[in-house]
Amino acid sequence: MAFTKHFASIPQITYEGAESDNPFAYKYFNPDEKILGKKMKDHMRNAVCYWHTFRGTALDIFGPGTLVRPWEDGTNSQEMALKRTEVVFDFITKLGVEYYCFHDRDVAPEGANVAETNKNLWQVAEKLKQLQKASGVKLLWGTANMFSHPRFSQGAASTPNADVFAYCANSVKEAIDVTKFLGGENYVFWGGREGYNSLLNTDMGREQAHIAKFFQMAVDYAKKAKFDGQFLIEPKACEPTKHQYDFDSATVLGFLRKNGLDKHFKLNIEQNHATLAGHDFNHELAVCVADNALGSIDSNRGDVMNGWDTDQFPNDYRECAQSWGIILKQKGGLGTGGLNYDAKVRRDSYDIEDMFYAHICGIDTWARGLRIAAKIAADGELDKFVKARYSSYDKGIGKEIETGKTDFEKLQAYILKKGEAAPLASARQEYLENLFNKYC
Ligand code: XLS
Ligand code: NI
Ligand code: NI
Repeated sequence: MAFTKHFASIPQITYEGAESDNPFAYKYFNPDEKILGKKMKDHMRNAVCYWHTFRGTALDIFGPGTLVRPWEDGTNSQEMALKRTEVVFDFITKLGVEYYCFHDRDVAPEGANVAETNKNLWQVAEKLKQLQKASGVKLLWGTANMFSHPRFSQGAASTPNADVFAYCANSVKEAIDVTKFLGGENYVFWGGREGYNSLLNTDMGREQAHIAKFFQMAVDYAKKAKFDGQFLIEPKACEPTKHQYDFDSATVLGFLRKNGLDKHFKLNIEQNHATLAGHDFNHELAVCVADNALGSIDSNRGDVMNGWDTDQFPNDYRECAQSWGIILKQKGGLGTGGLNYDAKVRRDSYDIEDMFYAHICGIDTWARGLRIAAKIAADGELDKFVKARYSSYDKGIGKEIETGKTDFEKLQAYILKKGEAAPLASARQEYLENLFNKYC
């Protein structure tokens, strides 16, 4: 069943297996196939992102957008916003994906004043609700765009202007309400303009304290509004501001703890943001999993040859295989989170076919990675190696260290008696890299 005719020429995307030559088919993603005791679709919880896929025009700083979509009338009107929703749901259902994500401003334009802006959002939300009901598509997360409009140019919650702070309170309150109304399972905070460009004009301590206050108010409001979705913070090191306060996972987790907010938030990790912070994507996942704080993933990739947020669709299934090894160490895996393809087609990929190829590639990359991770888990060699590497803590003095039964004086007496530490075993990185290759 389609709401519009825009994708009539594209076949329904289904699983055909690795031998298929059909570019409009999944080669690795078989939604209902069970891997490690759970359906692939339930491990992955794939989501289409509204902004890149339906609001992106592929403009860059050297030229305007190149993507002329047949359903767009060239305006950012409320009428167009309402019409567009049907195309979005046709795309999601044709892909066989179950979730989507949006910012308030992706789905509805601003009005002449705050009240009108809120009204626009709710009118579209009613329409989205009908479409969700008719299609079975669900909302993975909602969020508020507090970075595009010039009023946010000096920050959202970190703004030096208290009226802008109040404006943001309205945006997040409405976005939480709309997310709840649509059964959204999470709510994301990405602080696009929460950072600074120059210390000459910035009171950093005050700005960070304001962000903490804002998060606390959001927590309090969610409780009042009975929104029980998971709050997520999405770290990013830089871009658009020179230095962003939510630099990386470790920074965000420390900030949350300092402000007594850690119980209320998990993290939404984006591949390309990890590399902007000088980390591997998998490093960021591991930091979260070590803290039981991995909430969801914004999946994309950068380009190794340049250092900005190119937001390309993921294609490195070896990296994703390792990611699953980390994700599955957290109880319940991604839990209420999922894989949101926060990625855009290239400026010269003009056709609607390209929208499909891009998503098929991203979803298959993660699915292939999951299959490899299952082989690694079934074989057990890697886990066994890591366990053995720390086995000196399973008994004797190591166990006393882990269980808090010793102290510096006792440890000194122990090592004085021994005279020297036991020899180290090789860390065997190259051996393990060989082993990893075997599964891929
Ligand atoms: C931008 C971010 C943004 C968030 C949602 O770099 O990835 O798209 O995911 O505000
Ligand atoms: Ni991003
Ligand atoms: Ni993102």
